[in-house]
Amino acid sequence: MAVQWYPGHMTKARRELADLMPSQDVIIEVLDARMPAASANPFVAEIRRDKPCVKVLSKADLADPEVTAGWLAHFEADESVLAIATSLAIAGEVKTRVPALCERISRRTRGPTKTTRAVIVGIPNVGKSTLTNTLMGRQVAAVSDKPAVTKVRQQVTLPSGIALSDNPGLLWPRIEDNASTMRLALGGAIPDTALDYESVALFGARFFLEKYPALVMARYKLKALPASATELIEEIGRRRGCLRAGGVIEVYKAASILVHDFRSGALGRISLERPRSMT
Ligand SMILES: Nc1nc2c(ncn2[C@@H]2O[C@H](COP(=O)(O)OP(=O)(O)OP(=O)(O)O)[C@@H](O)[C@H]2O)c(=O)[nH]1
Ligand SMILES: [Mg+2]
Repeated sequence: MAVQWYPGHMTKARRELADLMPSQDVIIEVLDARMPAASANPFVAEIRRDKPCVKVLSKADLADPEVTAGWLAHFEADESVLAIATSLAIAGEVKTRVPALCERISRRTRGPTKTTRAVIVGIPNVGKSTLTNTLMGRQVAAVSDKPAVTKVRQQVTLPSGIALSDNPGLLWPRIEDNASTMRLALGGAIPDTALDYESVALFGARFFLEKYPALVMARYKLKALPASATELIEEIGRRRGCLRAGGVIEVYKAASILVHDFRSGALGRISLERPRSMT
């Protein structure tokens, strides 16, 4: 499944970000804790080079905590990176720790002089505006569970004095057909209208059955583990009454239940990928 979804504002945002980069002291790269590799935009690495970077692993409340700890260690092996796992539940801690990390990492290269300038970047729907609001301690940026809500850059000054900008989410002009696309789609970075729901759900079902069978059994109250991804989706359809006349299972509906149970955390805390040291 190759995805072609590249709204016009992203082209402009990409150019603006590249122009902005030389004046910035720190990049705050927001990654999805459930898929820190798939959610890393190669364009960010390209424009960042070795500029100090704070990697914020958002939505850690939805990810497997052990795997998230592995990712933090993985990222911090890089001298120019500090990493933190965040979630809405620990907003108070995030509000003080993220600015402190920005100051710490930028001073390594800059000395403790003028205002620190930081830029928040990341893929759509990963939680950049949520982070901006948390850091500000009030709602300054619009937040939604749909991707591509922020369309223009927004500049704010944090209570700590850091000059910060929230930016539109960026994806690649063309996302090739691979596991990363499936992960991004499963997590909600690509609008549901731009993808083949059923293949995304099948990808998820296969992964959940293999890596998190106990969570699948518990969520759908199964006595035995389904033998395949297709069987799991059919079983969800039967149990949740996704049936057409004649008892035919509405696969699309059952697929959407599985995807939404993953996105909301109802299925449990799941990480879709692990750092190399943990595989
Ligand atoms: N469970 C959970 N949900 C979160 C967290 N952070 C953000 N979200 C949710 O993720 C969705 C997207 O958040 P936004 O802050 O709008 O994401 P964004 O990166 O600004 O998205 P764009 O502006 O579209 O690029 C919203 O529904 C948030 O409530 C978190 O730590 N945990
Ligand atoms: Mg936003």
